[in-house]
Amino acid sequence: MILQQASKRADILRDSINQHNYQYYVLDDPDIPDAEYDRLLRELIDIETEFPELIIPNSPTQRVGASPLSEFEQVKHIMPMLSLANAFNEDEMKAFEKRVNDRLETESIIFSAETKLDGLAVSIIYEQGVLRTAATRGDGYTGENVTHNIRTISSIPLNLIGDDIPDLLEIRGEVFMAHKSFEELNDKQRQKNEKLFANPRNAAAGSLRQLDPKITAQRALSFYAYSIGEYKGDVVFKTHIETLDQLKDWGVPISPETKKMKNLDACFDYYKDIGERRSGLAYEIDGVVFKVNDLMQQQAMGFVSRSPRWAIAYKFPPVEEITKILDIEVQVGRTGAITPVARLEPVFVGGVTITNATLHNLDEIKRKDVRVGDWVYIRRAGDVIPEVVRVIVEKRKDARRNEIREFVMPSVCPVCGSGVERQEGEAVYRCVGGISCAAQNIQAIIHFVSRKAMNIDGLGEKIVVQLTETGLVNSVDELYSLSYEQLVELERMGDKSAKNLIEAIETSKQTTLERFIYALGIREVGEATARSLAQHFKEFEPIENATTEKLELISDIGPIVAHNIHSFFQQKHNIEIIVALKKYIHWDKVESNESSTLEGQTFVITGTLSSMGRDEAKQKLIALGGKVSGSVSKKTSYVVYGDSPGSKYEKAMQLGIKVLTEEEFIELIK
Ligand code: 5U1
Repeated sequence: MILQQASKRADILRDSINQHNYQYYVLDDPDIPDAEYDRLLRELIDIETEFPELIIPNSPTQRVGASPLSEFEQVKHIMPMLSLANAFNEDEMKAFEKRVNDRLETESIIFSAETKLDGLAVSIIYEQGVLRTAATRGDGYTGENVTHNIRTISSIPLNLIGDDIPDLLEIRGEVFMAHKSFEELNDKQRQKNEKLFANPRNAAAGSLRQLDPKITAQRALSFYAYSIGEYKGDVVFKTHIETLDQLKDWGVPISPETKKMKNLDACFDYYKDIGERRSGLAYEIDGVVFKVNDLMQQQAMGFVSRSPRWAIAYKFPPVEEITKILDIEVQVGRTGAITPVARLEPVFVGGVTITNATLHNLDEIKRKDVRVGDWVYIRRAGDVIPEVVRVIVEKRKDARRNEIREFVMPSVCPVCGSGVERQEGEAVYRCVGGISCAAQNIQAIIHFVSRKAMNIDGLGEKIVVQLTETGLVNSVDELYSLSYEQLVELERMGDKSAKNLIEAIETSKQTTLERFIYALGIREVGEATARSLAQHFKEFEPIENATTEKLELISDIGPIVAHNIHSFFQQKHNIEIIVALKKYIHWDKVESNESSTLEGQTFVITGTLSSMGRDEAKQKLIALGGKVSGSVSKKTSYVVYGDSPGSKYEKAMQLGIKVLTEEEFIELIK
């Protein structure tokens, strides 16, 4: 491709990627599959790699370009970033409405309503539609320049799109972390034995206040705009909602819960509705915000101290509460993991009475120094299992003698009496009883029938417990010999439920190989790994017989998971159950997913390959969805080495990156 053609194509790709971003992040309505989006981005990267002179700072490929800062620069806000006055009950809301009516000498006001996100406020400035700078709120007058990090947030446009782009636009809004991303981040922190973030707000703040944008880029941050600051443009805004709608048209995400309220009663209904849906929202909110919708009226009302008179945050009751730990017991999970659980003096948190909170594992208990008899803060975030946030150590001095006691991990399983052990490098203790342990067996059956596994509808925990306690089902294969007559005899099982259950069991017999593998409940084999195994081996028998070396050739399988799979198939009782299951269960032929089997994997090739040239190897990897890079970094998935490998091989060894011989490489791409 010549430069001129490349330049044209790069422009088309950038526009198209920006448009797809808008569909995805702003309209929440993706218009192309992820793989197609990745293909466009990859094509643009390739062009920019070949013609570096075509790279522009706001290309979608340049989100993580900046190198780490040594410190944050201070930024003075041209217009101060205000805070909101709060209301905690209906009377305070009524008083707010009265103040508004009195000042504006009216009797009815239209309000806007939005959710109040629990993140951190930022200001983002666009000049001629191009993102120039971004700063944290700081003390409202001076914040920190976080432009390099804001650029890494995929939902924030680097260029505004649409018509009438203003000369200058300052957007204000909240950067936050969705619950799912927060949990994933803390899981990673836990695996690395690093400090956990106390809540999504701290995680968002900690992620945005990073000197190295590469770290921020790895943290899934989101953003919703809630107002504008400085503005020079042709579009004239009359109301707050019109302003937000225009931001949306320019490609800026706003809360999907934004609504117009015709009076205070509508505001109360909105508060109640959001409160009821709060635990199901993807992100943490701590209230809702009402603003006078008419901007002229806002202006007429002005400010008091540092808050506008025209807006109020109606807060929800806190989701953190204080209570006492009555006892610490343990629960045995499907894989034998023994999880300590705090039994609490019942406490009302965020609309629900909580009596238990997870303590995760012994390390967590020690780190937080949680003891029986302690007073603690309990948090309930969305529908996540409640957890102990921290101990109020000062209260220990008020305890009765011997009331405060340290937790001791039991040396035998409280359910089956088998031994309890902790494997090297693992935080959890496990019961070694396997499915001879009733607790593990019940959990294994629950997992086997679950939606993403064999999908046997109508087989909840209570029925599974009954089935095992009555001896009707001792292992999962025995589900398939249950009869209607046996089921209908169970407590609270009606004629229709029994018939439906028999039918669901029957339907589950025809499944897919990946579901079947997932259903077996091999430790650390989730849906994605089950899918990779099915895709790679296509049949069940080669998986059963695979060596750990063979298993490790699969992209997302490391030595631990390979060991887990291998040793699962070495257990006699597992094989017996599989043999029994195979009499009933059939799966469809595995469809090949050739083009994306190496999706997300980055390869580096070093040395001379005997069976093909480097270019050929590169083409093969790309055709399978992989990426090929010229240098080894932590992000490299594999280094393929041939004869006389260079320093890249050594670097891979230093970084602990998987290296593949030519033979292993051929096996992988086969
Ligand atoms: N949703 C929303 N959050 N929030 C926070 N709107 C909103 N408005 C704010 C703040 C600090 O300030 C206004 C004064 C623009």
